[in-house]
Amino acid sequence: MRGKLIVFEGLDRAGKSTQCERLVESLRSEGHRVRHMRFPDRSTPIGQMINDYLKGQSEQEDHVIHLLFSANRWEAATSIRADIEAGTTIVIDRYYYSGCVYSAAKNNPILNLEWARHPEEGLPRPDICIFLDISPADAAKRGGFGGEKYENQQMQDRVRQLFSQLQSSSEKDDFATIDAGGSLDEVQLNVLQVAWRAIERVDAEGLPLRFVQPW
Ligand code: DGP
Repeated sequence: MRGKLIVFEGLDRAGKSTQCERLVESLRSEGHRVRHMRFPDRSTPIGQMINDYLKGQSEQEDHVIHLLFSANRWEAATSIRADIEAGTTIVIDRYYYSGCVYSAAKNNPILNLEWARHPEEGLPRPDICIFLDISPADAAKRGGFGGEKYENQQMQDRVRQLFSQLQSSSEKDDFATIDAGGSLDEVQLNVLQVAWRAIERVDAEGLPLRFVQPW
């Protein structure tokens, strides 16, 4: 059986990293082979350029940084595909949905959601995207915003709005929204149920790995 592609998305401080780790541990303890990834992957040369930008150490034109984020996913695409075909499940902290909404949230009139999605076409398509939903105000209560580029209230408000727009233009089965305001254990239980359902569906229907299609 092929591996599954499971993605976590949400605002900064929604709890993605913790829930990602917990899901990886649960799946491994059930005997799944699991690779844990996150984007941006700051360890590559492209990822280092992204890191400098996010930390305010360099400036990039909006389209340029957008394409760097996308290139950072494309540089991993072949290995994601190979692992899934070889039976390894991949759990990713942020993927191309963040790619679309964070760039479109800048309200640059020549970089809308549709433009932002184009470079992502052809990437391995998640079997499920688990969206951890939290209001920007509640996210900010979790220790305040950090110091990186997009961590401010105005940007997070727009990002949340765009996530919801993106979700309504995607196929119903692609997304599962989970209230991230509950306790870690409550959220984890919901995450596990969603992940199991997605895994069972792929296996039961023998679904092949799909790729991001044009809108
Ligand atoms: P993280 O390492 O998950 O905290 O992500 C760093 C920041 O970068 C976060 O504010 C979300 C944003 N981000 C993640 N992926 C993308 C992307 O593909 N494009 C843009 N513009 N921003 C992204």
